[in-house]
Parts: sequence; C-alpha cells; structure tokens
Amino acid sequence: MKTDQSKQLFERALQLLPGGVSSPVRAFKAVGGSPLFIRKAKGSKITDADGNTFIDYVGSWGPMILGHAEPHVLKAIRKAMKSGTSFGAPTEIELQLAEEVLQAFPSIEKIRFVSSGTEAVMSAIRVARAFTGKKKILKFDGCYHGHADHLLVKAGSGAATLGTPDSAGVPEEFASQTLVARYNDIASVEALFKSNAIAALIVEPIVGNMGVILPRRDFLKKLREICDREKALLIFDEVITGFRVALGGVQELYGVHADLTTLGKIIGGGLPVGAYGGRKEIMEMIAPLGPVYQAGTLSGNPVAMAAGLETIRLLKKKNPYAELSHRTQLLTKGLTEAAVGLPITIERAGSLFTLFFTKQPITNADAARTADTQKYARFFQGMLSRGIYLPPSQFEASFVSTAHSDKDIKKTLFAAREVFQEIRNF
Ligand code: KE4
Repeated sequence: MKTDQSKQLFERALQLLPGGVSSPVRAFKAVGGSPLFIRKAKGSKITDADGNTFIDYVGSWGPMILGHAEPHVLKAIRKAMKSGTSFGAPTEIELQLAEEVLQAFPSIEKIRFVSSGTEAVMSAIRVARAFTGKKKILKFDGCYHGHADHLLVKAGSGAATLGTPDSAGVPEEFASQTLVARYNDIASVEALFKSNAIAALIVEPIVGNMGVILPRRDFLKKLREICDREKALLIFDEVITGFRVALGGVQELYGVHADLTTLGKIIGGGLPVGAYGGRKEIMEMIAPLGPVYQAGTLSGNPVAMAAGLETIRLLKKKNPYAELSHRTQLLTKGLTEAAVGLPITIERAGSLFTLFFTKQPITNADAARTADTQKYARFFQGMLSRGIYLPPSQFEASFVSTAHSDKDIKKTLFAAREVFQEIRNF
C-alpha cells in the first residue's frame, strides 16, 4: 500500500503539532507505523492522501452514525451557513435541537450546549458539586470522560492506550478529589461511599473507552439506588452512547434515569457540539440563573446545531437501531467464527463493538488490560493493508454506521480470516 503522501504530511505535522496530531489516539502509537492522513470520506469509506480507500470503523469516534458526508446533513449545513456561521446570540435552531434531545431523554428537563464532550463533563461535575455542596466525585477505572484535570485519573481511551491513565500536570490536590471504583463491582462503590462524602458518581453506562464493556445484571440500577440513598448525583456520560445504542441512549435501553447526562459526538453530526442536561432544579443553578458559571463563544453554534438537528431527525425517521444491531451482530459473529483457536473475546452493544485479544470475560478495566496489545497491533495492520480501518487502539470502540453495507461486512470478514491465519502462523 502506497503511503508516501501520508508519510510526507506526517513529517511536516511533526514540526507543527505535538506528536503530529490534534488528538493522541490518532498518532498510531499503539499500533505502529505512521498515521494515514485522510483526504475525504463518503458513507462507510474514507480515502487517504495517497488515494487508498478503507471501510471505516472509527467513524470519527462516534459522530458518523449515518456515514460520512450524509447528503441531507451536508445540505442542512450548507443552508445554515448561508445565513452566517456564528452570532454569539440566541438562535431558534438551538431550541429545535434542545427539543429533540429533551424528547429523547426524559431525564433531561433543561440542557446547555457546549462545544465538546470534555466541556460537557467538566460543567456537569461543577454544577453537581455546587448542587450537593460536596467536593468528591467517583469515577470508574478505565472510563474516559474527556480531559478535564480532575477526570484524568485512571482514565481510559487514549490515556489508557498510551499507558498514562493519570496525566502529568494534574495537581495532587485535584486528583485526590476523584475516587476510583471498579466497573461492574458494586462493593467497590459501596466501600467508597462508606468513607467519603461524594457529590456525584460519573459513569459511562455502557463503557466505550476501554473497548466496549457492558454493565452486568442490575449494576446501573444499583448505582441509582446508592446515589439516591447517599444524596449523590448520578451522572451518565452518554457522549458515545447517546443516540448511538438507542435514540435515548442507555437510559432508554436499561430504564435507569440519570440526574445529569452528558452528550456529544452524534448530537453535533460531525461538527463540534457537546451538551449537559438534567433535572430542572440542578440545571437552574447555572449562570445567568444561578451561581454556577459556565460559558462558551461557540456554544449552540447555529451551523453545528443544524448538523446535529438533521442527524437526529434522520435517526428518528429511519429508526435504524434494530438494523444497525443486526448488521453489527452478523459482523461480530463472523469475526468470532473466523478467529477460532485464537484467544479473543468480542463485546458488542448495538453498533458498538470491540474485539479483545484475550479469553477473559471483559467485565472491567483489569480484564480489558489482559488483552494482548501486540496481537491487536498486528490485527490492525493486517486489516489496514486489506482496506479495513479499525480504531488504532485495543482500548477503543469500533463503530458501525447505517452506511456499512452487506458487501462491507463480507469484505471485512474475508480480510479478518486472512489476518487471523497470519496471526496463527506468527
Ligand atoms: P470530547 O472532548 O473528545 O468531544 O469528548 C470527551 C469524551 C467524553 N466522554 C466520553 C464517554 C468520550 O468517549 C469522550 C471522547 N471519546 C474519545 C474516543 N474514545 C474521543 C477521541 C479522541 O480522544 O481523540
């Protein structure tokens, strides 16, 4: 595969950007080789600077549930930007997107738009601390909630990928306010509540950032009960799962409602949007109504709102979730069959999945970390050379979109059979 153009661009990028990228996981550090520079994308395909085309299972890390360059979404963006791109003033379109989100998430009575998932989580934690008058927050080992200081503690996603779950530059005073429990382990949560006054518990209700990990039995229901008993707020970080696993995210699937929900990715339709929302009495603590300050130049940006609004309208119209789940299940079943004899476990939630190179059942971050990241790197490179673009990290989710065809699934499985054979012979 010719990659001269990407290599030249990466050389140039290394002079300009730390690690040559705008976000660490893109650097291919965990899988070797240098990253491909993407020139364009359409539907389920991406094309790099050398003209190589790939079936894309990253989907910009979640937003592209309808596939890349979806014509109606592009049309909505073009229409919006003809009226100007940003006013720093209220617009009707932010109300239209807000109405769609509140309809999908009954637990959200009021919402505030921001420009990233990180901003959404940072703000939700702030208002939770103000509302409860308590300082400590509880997160789970391996969950990733963006890069706000106090959340870069035992973080997943790119932090886990690079082996830096606790970032440099985060003062001990900040990190000490963040308690860490084990996902799917209620006893570890109870123990922390016994000896701490906790403002909020934040969780990826279905984890995407250690690879996909599903909540076992009544884990989420028990978190709800503990937070009610302990007067702590339950924050569901649905930046990945919101509008992904169902229109109303994990809350719709499991019937457990959060006090605060954070969103991102799909609600921006590929443009920068994050949001946090929840119970009215909590959200009305936010400026200009209440004492919790939070602001943003491009919050509620009309062009980004248009992309998110059209995406959600199309999801409501198509209701693709059963089909997305079925197609992804065909893919993961085929991968399991192709990998016979190799130590792999596949976790799936709707159109999210991860193939772990370990035989362990994946119930928490410790189990995920038993995965053989060298084997994953070999799998990644083998698939890439056959035109399949997977997440360049064992600790990320793969995303299937409505644009992935039966032909794409067949081609992916054909490639996987060859690569698994190579790995067996290695
Ligand atoms: P952003 O600030 O990247 O928009 O959102 C942060 C965030 C918050 N919560 C969850 C559950 C998330 O998954 C994320 C961001 N996800 C990563 C991929 N796992 C973004 C990709 C990247 O970091 O380059």
